[in-house]
Amino acid sequence: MLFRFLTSGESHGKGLNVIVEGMPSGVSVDENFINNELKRRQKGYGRGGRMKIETDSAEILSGVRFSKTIGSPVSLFIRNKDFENWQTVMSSFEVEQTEENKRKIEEKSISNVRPGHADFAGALKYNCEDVRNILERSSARETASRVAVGALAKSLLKEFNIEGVSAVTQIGTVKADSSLNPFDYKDKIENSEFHCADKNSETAFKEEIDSAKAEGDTLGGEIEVRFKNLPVGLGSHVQWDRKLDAQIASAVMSVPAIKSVEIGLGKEVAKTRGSKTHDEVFIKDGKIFRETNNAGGIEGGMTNGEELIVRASMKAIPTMQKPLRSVSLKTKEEISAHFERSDTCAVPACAVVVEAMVAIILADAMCEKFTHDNLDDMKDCYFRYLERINK
Ligand code: EPS
Repeated sequence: MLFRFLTSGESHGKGLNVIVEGMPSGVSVDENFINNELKRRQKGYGRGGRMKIETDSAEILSGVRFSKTIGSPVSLFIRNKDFENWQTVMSSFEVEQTEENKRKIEEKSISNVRPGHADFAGALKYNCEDVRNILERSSARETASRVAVGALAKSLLKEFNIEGVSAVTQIGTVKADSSLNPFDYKDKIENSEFHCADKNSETAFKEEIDSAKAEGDTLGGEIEVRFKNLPVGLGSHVQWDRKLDAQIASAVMSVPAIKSVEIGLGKEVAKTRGSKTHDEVFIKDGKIFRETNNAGGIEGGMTNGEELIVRASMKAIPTMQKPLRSVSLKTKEEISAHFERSDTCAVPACAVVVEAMVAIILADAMCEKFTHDNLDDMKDCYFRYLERINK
């Protein structure tokens, strides 16, 4: 990857760090835009107590001067307000062995693994007596960093008029009207507690979440992400790891709790005949166009100029108020899984994270196709290319 990033930070540690490399110089960076993206991730009906504590904002530590990128790595820091309550438990160094400190640490140490989370495999693999060492990093809190990187990626894409949107299309068993194009409902989605285009499904979404919460249960759902104004030819057919759909699937699958990724018609392709699957190509007044978009904007691992359509399924959160049966790794006895606090449903937040991950892959593909040292050269390259392919 040319546009790449690494994150660090524990859920109840001092904060989250990100280093983003490969951002061309000369791109405008607006702190308010980044912070608004972070705010979008914090919203949604069914979130838990943590979101009441945090008001995420990113401090830019490097790579930006006078509101423009300078080509060096951009580093960001998102402070965890909750760290205040965890200073002893999450201390980087040994703490004084007072009775109070010992009690605090003991209270927060965990040996009973949550089915569905990283706890079990993580504790064995990393040789941790306290499962908290795994929980802290595998927490979905890490996704705040990705949304900050996504905001940088979007700032670059904006320079090329490339625009994205995300929407929740299902929560639990309740499905929204999937025929609505989220681009036509952008404001509605942003103002919806469910991050959803279909107003009619909101009452049923609310009931579904309320009933799960009342039963100490959790919910997953489905998300749709679209991007438009993409040039033809991002990605490549020539090598497996350069196929854009493969890169998108990998990036989206890396989001915590995502269990399936689809592009365009997705798994419906299995039962659909070729004549109804492939998007016929027409030409009028010298302009090439399609009347359908079952491919979801990607053919042969490359963008074909149509809207990119990605769908992802999120599993129900494994941190449950009514815990599942599990085992203590310490005593080797059967015991309920760990619960501290959790969201009942984080599908709206997850939509914002998936949108960010797709933006990052697209920014990388733009850097690869059109060079990425500085925005002026990139734009020169881009417009010359458009002229050649006559689009
Ligand atoms: C989250 C932060 C976490 C959880 C949630 C999402 O904070 P805390 O553990 O302090 O409540 O609210 O993560 C999970 C439930 C999980 O299982 O990972 C966030 O910032 O999105």
